[in-house]
Amino acid sequence: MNIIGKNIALSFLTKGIFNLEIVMKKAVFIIIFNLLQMLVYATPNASIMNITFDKPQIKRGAESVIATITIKNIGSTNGFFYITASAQDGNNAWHDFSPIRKNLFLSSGSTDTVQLQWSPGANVPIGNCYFYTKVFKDSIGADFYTEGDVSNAFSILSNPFPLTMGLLIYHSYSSYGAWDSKLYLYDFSTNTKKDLSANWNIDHAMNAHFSPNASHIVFMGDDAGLPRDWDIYIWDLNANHLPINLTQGNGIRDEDPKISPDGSQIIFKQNGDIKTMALDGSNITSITNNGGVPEESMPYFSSDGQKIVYARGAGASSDIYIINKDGSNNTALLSISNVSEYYPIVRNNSSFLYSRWLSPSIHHDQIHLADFLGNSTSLSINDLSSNNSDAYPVGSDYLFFSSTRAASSGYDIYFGQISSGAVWNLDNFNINSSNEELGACYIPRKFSCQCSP
Ligand SMILES: [Ca+2]
Ligand SMILES: [Ca+2]
Ligand SMILES: [Ca+2]
Ligand SMILES: [Ca+2]
Repeated sequence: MNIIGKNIALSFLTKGIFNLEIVMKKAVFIIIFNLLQMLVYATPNASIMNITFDKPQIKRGAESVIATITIKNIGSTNGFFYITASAQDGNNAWHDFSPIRKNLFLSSGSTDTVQLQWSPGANVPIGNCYFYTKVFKDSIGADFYTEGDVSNAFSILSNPFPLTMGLLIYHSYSSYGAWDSKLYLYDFSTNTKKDLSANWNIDHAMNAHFSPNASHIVFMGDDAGLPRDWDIYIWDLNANHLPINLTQGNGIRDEDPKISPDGSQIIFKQNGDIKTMALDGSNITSITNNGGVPEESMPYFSSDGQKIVYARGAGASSDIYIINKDGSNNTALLSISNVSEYYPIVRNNSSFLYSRWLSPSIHHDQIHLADFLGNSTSLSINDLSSNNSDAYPVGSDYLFFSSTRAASSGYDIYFGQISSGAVWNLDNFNINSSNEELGACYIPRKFSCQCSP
């Protein structure tokens, strides 16, 4: 082999080794790169699935709010997460929830919740708060996975909504003639709302009333579509079936149902008369029996179940009457000429709420508290320049009612305190809308409704 041949052979040899080195370096590089990639991706990773609060309104200096944050480990390995939360008040000041940093261990793919709490001091400004939460990778807060926020998360009040439990049922329609009323159930212990009538195939469901143990509601409505004649329905809150139409196919108007204090009977209006029937629709018995002249409406049992208060006549001629259950002793309780008096709801054995015009010339409805001797007082929760009606008592000092005082949203439901005149607008409860919200009925009971269908 000559020199040139040797050099060429050597060159091939070194090039081969060199090429091998490149290949090996490349392989090592790829292995290291892949390992690094695995290290980067084989970590926990967080996604915030949900943020809820135990109450929408907090009394500053007296109450706490608990935020429940649901976190999912969307990474490929198990790990710890470190969660912080804070609220920004109406003056843009920040307030930490406690604990300052709460840890949570999640296996890959699993979901769990943490709860953090804040007690707004007496100096926190009244108004809505913004909520912000962050899920950190480490206990010192150096790096984070994700963050979440809620605008208008809750509001700070000096006089917050008094109820923390119980069920409110009410209806909402665009207009009485639109046949689009829906029944809603609001649970104040969970702050959740259900459209009860969504799948009922009943048009214009309204004016619902709880049985004494909240096992049933009765309401008026009409089987979907024509003909329209109004019927009375009963629905078992704990049964998994549709409401039962108790007056189906009778071709006459059945309205204004209420359940008796012992839960055994329904009192209602049929073609302008007051009648009772059993919960299965049997045994219809007349209490008045003169047809539509005068028209008797809106019956409500006295607390002992032996008498009925109701509205007699319509419009300007409507008065409040009381009658024995056997139809005897039909007596005017409140009968101002040219003042509509209607919608009596018995509160206890000595008093009831009702609505009436302010005066013969001013037809703004006002809510009154009356006794069974005919004494009547306008409540200080009334707004003199709007309509206030559909009162429903809550204990001895509170009531739900509807009012048009917020001019842009028709009737809305409010909560009021009789002794102080305080009124709560329920803005944080997602109850009111641009529709007419009316017909409130409340029962102080925890939610047990399956509400399906
Ligand atoms: Ca009917
Ligand atoms: Ca009649
Ligand atoms: Ca009258
Ligand atoms: Ca409204």
